[in-house]
Amino acid sequence: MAELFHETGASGWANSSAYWMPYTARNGFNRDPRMIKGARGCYFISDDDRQIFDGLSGLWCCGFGHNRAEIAEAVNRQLQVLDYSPAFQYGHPSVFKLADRLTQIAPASLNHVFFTNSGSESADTSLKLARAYWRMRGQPSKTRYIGRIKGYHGVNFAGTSLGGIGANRRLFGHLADADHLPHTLRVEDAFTRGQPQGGEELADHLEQLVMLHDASNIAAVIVEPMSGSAGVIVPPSAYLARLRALCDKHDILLIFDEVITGFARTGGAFGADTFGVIPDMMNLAKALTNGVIPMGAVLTNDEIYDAFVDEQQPDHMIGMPHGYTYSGHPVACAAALAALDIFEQDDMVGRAQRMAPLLEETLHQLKGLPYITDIRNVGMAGALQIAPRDADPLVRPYELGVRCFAEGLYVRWGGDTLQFAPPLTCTSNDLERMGDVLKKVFRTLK
Ligand code: PXG
Repeated sequence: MAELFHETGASGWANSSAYWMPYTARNGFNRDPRMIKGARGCYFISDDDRQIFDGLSGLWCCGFGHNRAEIAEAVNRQLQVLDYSPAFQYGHPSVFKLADRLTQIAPASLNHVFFTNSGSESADTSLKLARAYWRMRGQPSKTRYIGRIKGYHGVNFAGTSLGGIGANRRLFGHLADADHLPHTLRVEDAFTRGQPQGGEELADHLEQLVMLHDASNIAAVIVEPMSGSAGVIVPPSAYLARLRALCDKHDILLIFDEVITGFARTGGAFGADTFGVIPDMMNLAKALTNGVIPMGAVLTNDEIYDAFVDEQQPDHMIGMPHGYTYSGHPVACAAALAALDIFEQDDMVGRAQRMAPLLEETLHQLKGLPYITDIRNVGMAGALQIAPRDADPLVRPYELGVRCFAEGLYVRWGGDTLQFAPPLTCTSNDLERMGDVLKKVFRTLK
């Protein structure tokens, strides 16, 4: 069977239902399969040998470009030395080295790293740590979590509960003790370049949730510094600082989900740097290994770490009963260390800052084309918001995304938006070409 598919190419594969595709509209895919067989630099190679510009760095993860030889070599070397090492009760050199290097580039107070395998596991881990922290501190009633409408924290129980994109939640019911802040997308900010102003009042909504639930029952607030999956919703300038102040006032932990915003996507090393607010915990994944090997991480401050790791504890006692078989997997560590070398040696922060104005111009020059109701951007991330057709907000973004692929551009469609996060290594020519494709597909859209 496999051989038959191999011979029949993309359409043969696509009609097999053996593979249950994640987050995929299967009928549309079957009708028009989008198969990728290779990648190099900022481009994918399609099944029919076309060069496709990677307008979203894979799924926001391959920011340093594809098939980096340095990462491939590091992975290969590691595989020949230590393919796996037990994560519990034993250590290996790469995982200590990686944690050390991550804490060096992270905001100053985030000194400890708990490794996971994905952004979804980072969400679960940080939220479990928050509850356990309050229990260790003698406040066991602090169990409730606050997320934000339009937020995305992956698809495990915690992320599904704390996320705020309705379509991701509707089949699953209530999975955790969660409530939500309002989102930060304001109609009056439409077509703002970079960060809109103000926004304290949006954070102030936390006061109402505290009034409702009481701070003695709230463990943590989790937000993306910039909402990625909901279509690059950039925080207004005063919003995150106000949220930080209110969390401090009410003794609530603040978790930044930096799975997308980490590693220079928004222009600073992390969203915390770009927006100047430091959380108590920071979730990472995706670009941590440049997307090459699955890996995630939760960084915490001393206060949280010290609640679990105490010199007075007897030798056999485990402070935090949590971890994954593949936490700090040696091969993922090798990929991450090589990706960090690239991040530093190729000055990805500087690169993102230099390219950001070009991406901003590429997207904002589209203002006035039919059906574009908002254009948003920060750093090397951006989104176009698209008007619904016949009250269906999803159909035009889908059609646009499919047509872009046919024209040599991979973009992400999600909800009523098209999303952009090209590799930080892209050139002005790449972005110009992306702009030309977008103009072409919008001009012929119904
Ligand atoms: N947090 C955030 C902020 C994310 O963006 C996750 C957690 C979950 O990560 P994992 O590794 O478990 O998938 C994510 C993932 C998109 C898109 O097109 C975004 C994600 C994944 C797939 C597509 O916006 N984000």
